[in-house]
Amino acid sequence: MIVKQLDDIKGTSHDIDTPTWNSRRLLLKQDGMGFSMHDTVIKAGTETLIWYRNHVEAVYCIEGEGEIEVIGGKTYPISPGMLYALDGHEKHLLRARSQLRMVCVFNPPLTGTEVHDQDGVYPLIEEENGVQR
Ligand code: 9YT
Repeated sequence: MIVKQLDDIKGTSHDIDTPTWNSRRLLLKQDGMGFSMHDTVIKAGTETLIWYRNHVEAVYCIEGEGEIEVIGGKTYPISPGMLYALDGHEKHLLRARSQLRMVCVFNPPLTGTEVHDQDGVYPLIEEENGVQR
């Protein structure tokens, strides 16, 4: 069984801070669960372009107010208790009116250090015999 505390992740290489979000990665590929799980803070007043071309992500809001705009589609308000699941790899804009706190689950799981590229994409990191390629 795996037991972790958010406080043990903070400030480590699995605590990724960017200008618009801070992702504390609780469970990762190397934990062998088949998904990764992150406690993510979206900073107040920010907008982030995101496109998980290589992953599906489910996001459950536990704090804050904001919205998600699917590019070429609808805009949905975000508040505590709202879940969205990007089962179609939807490209989207995530806006935080106040600071949002989100529980994020990724499949395939992240390895820990991924950040978005200029298109809002995370790379797909695969390993062969323990070596990343
Ligand atoms: C909700 C969302 O996609 N935020 C960006 C960060 C990402 N969820 C992560 O790496 O935790």
